[in-house]
Amino acid sequence: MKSFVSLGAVAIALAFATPAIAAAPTAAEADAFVAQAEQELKPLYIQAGQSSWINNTYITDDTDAIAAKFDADFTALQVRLATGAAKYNETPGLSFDTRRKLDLLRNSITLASPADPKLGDELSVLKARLQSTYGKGKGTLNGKPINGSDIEAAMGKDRNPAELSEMWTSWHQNVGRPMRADYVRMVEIANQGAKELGYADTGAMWRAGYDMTPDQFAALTDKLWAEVKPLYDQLHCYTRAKLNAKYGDAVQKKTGPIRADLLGNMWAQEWGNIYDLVAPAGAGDLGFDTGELLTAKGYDAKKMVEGGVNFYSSLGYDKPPQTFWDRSQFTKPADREVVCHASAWDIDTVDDVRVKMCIKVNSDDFTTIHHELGHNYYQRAYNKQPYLYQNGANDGFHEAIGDTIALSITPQYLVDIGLLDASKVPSADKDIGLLLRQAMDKVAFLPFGLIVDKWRWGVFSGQITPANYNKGWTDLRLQYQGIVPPVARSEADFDPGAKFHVPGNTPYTRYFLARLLQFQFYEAACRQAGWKGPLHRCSFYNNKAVGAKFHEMLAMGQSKPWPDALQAFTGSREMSGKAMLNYFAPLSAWLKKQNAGQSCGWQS
Ligand code: X8Z
Ligand code: ZN
Repeated sequence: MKSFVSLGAVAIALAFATPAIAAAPTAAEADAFVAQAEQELKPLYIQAGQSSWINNTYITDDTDAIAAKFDADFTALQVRLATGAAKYNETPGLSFDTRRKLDLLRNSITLASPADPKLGDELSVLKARLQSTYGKGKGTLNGKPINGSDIEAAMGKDRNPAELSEMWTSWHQNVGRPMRADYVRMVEIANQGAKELGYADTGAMWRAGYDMTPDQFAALTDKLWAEVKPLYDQLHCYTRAKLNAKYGDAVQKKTGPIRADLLGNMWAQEWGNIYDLVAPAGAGDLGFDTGELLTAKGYDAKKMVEGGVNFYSSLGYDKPPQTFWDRSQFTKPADREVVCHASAWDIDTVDDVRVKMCIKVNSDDFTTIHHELGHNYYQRAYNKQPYLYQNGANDGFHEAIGDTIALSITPQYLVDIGLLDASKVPSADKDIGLLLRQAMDKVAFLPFGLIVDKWRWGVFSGQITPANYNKGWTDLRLQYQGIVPPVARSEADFDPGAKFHVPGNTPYTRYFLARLLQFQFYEAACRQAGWKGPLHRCSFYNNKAVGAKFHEMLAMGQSKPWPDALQAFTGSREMSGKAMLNYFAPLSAWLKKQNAGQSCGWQS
């Protein structure tokens, strides 16, 4: 496989070896090419963003077509420039920035269109249709249609196994299944595009964006997973026992995998919604529920966003411009189809940042608001960088910023902002409960964060063929998460399509990285703040010094390899699970005690 990193040394060696290289383009030509590329990309990026925004917030056949058209134009330009960039692979004497930007031109495309414009157009139409199919998707509850954001919330609250199974099954049937043929075709075209750019396949292209080779990156994710897997296994074992106690053997056996629809989330990716079922006896009642506090204080969607903004302001960050408030979508419009899955946008590469959500007044969405705002603050922090550097140090950083802030939503912070009465702050004997509540979201997510792309990497490489799409998915869910679907599956199903990021073509390993990185950032922030208590009680709300140092890392954007950015804030150059394990250390010891005598694990 071709490596796109450190080509400089190879180029110099070749320059000495073969006189023909003298005809290779010069470093000055490379500088000019990169400058021209940045100029050309920006207006088409803006057009594609505007049309995609309209499509996402008003799904019709027409907006699908318009979004597809501008996406095709932008992607064609990206591919033309990526191809052009390869011509400078052997140019000696490139500056650091030009070398880096040439690499970024090659590896920042999600789905590359082939040179044949007909295929490029077809690819963009497929992409728009897949995403809109997801946006319009509905499941059923008691036979009645229920939309995506409502079914997500209902899966969190419902404790009736028959209803949970109905919601899970109908969603996978109505949303995933119809996408299969489009997805197969999309993979074919996108792989052709990736190969034309010199990559083995689209998955290898995705793995090329981490300042190391694709193979090194795959190995790094496996290494990180091995670090945290023992903690996941403990949580799985403990949760399974509690579900068995609640539902009985007929619904959830004492051994083996967990039934996927019982975990409080459509994809069994975060389990915090069933905290009430797993809370430690006696000490489990935390005495408050963030969603209830928000409701009691009369919060609506906008006020929740203002609450999030207030945190960032307390770190010393500029408030979002008025256009943020005017142009964002906070709630689901009643009169049209939209993509409800939360996202953050940077329309003009300067100040026109927005979030798009269908906010409900609950704890999940309060956290998600902080997550999305993290993207917007990152975008504004790096808006003085040149176009090609306007991105996260790697995509895991982009996903980790807002989550780092959200880790600071401690009970004491809720008191500070007037949501919780000071007398209600849980005492130290509730620490295990607080940690368990957090682990149900943070730790439970880890294997899911890994398998979405393990599946796609397999699909793109051809290791998982269309004849095995669903089996490949179900097998990974069993192997890594230890979960099984509530009903039998077949190859008529396309369960991966029932998860937003698959039809949305958003690479997913970023969220796995972010789960670990956010604890590294948080631990560093709390150290900088001089926090002395248990780590999970630390909030760096109002800490301008921490805010300023964090901002320095954000402002770097993608201008340096990510280890430099990580070092700037944490002092370390390695992504690692250690900070997360540190945070959960007391819980880990406690879980081991609870699980003593159980036969943990499952056969896959
Ligand atoms: O998709 C998201 C964000 C938008 S970037 C809401 N997340 C992943 C998901 O929902 O599956 C955040 C956590 C993981
Ligand atoms: Zn995000």
